[in-house]
Amino acid sequence: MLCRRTLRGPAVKPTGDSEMSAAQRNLDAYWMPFTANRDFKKKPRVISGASGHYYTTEDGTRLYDTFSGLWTSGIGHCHPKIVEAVQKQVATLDYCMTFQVTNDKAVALADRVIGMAPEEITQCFFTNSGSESVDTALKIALGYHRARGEGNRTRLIGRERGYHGVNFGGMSVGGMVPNRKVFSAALLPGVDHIRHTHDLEHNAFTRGQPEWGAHLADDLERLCALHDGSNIAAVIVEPVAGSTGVLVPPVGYLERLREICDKHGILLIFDEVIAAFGRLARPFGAQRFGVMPDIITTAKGLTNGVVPMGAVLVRDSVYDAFMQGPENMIELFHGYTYSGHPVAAAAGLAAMDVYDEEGTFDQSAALEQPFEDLLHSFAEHKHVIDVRNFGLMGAIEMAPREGAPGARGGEAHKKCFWDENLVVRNGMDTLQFSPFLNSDPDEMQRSFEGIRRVLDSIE
Ligand code: PXG
Ligand code: PLP
Repeated sequence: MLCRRTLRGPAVKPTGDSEMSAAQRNLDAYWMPFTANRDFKKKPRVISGASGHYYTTEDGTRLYDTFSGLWTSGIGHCHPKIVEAVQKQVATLDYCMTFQVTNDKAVALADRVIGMAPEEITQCFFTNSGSESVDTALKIALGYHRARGEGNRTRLIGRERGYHGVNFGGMSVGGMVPNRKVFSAALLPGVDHIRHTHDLEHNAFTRGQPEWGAHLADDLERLCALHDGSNIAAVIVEPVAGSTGVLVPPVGYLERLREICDKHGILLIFDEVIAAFGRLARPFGAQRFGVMPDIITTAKGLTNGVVPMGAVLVRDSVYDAFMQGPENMIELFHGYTYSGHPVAAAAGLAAMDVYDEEGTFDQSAALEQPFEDLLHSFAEHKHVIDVRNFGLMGAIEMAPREGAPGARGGEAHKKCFWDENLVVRNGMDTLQFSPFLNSDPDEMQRSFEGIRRVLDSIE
């Protein structure tokens, strides 16, 4: 079969030469994720290096990263401890399957992560991403009920405006409309959603958790009445919704969800792909909120984003339910080629060392107040309709431009990059912030000064 590239001739043939500069490089072959490809390729923003809190471009420009990667890199880029651990591991044991044999680093990391988790959480299953963690957690939930003779519990409940990755399971329980729209026919059956907690009328410009809205958790009772609670396997929520614009749970909301799950025998899954490993000043969001889920999904901060890796952390009672059949039989038919990859696990172990040695979670706690104050200094800005924050997660929501939703946010992102040497993240007209857990407060302040100049300059 002739491919388009051949038909179009060598002018657009990728050279494969990684030493070329962005200006020379042909971007045609590169289909970018979650990006407006044609718009991007008109004026590409290509990063080629990083150190600490800064990225560098090929022409040597330094850019301050206001998003710590993609919520990933809390202790900064190219942390020397992680670099060293990865370099050593890749030259010692590059790969080893973890089906029927395993590697020392995966074993050590599981033990380390469980040591930081709430007491009842005793098991760690490795994946390669947040999306895989979510699909793994949903499968564990279904397997758990079936193992206990409650195979009728097949329904999965997510929440509007939830983000649980892009695989079929996570997309189905997720509540981000553009992610679901095109794939609507192939979403999992038997999934329903509780309403989200975002309400500007009651909660605009709240610092931390809103006082209003615990009752929104009662929407789960509505679904239990509709489907019968005995048919529901699990409810999955992000403790603080991240990707859809930092939606903070009202005081008492998560507690109420837990109560309703207990009442109906439903597993509660906290998707902590963003929340875990210090973003909320604790190893896990569950500890910050004092609410115990049955399953926690993680990724991102597990390795500080250095090597892709995720993990699903499971309560002892859930694991025990699987451990009932003949001992020589596989209890959970599930796993990835790269589950527990030794290089990823080595990065994870080094990240955990840094979190301990540098007191990362305490650093994160100390930054909460200055971060909150900087964010809320935008409350009076002409474009801003809400500011919200919890832990080191924050958002500034701007009003959409008449007839052009997302345009203002997109323009702010580009202007920050080109005019202020700042990498900022926008979801439509909401700017999201994920500062480094070990940010320098002065640098953080300067970054917000740049953002203010940009917001002042756009229509
Ligand atoms: N669950 C949650 C809560 C997430 O935040 C995923 C699952 C999926 O993880 P992977 O590793 O498969 O991407 C995520 C990922 C944003 C943004 O702009 C956030 C994510 C992904 C893309 C964009 O906030 N989080
Ligand atoms: N497709 C094929 C043909 C495979 O052989 C495998 C794994 O062996 C997969 C997909 C799944 O890949 P992974 O385990 O990396 O998720």
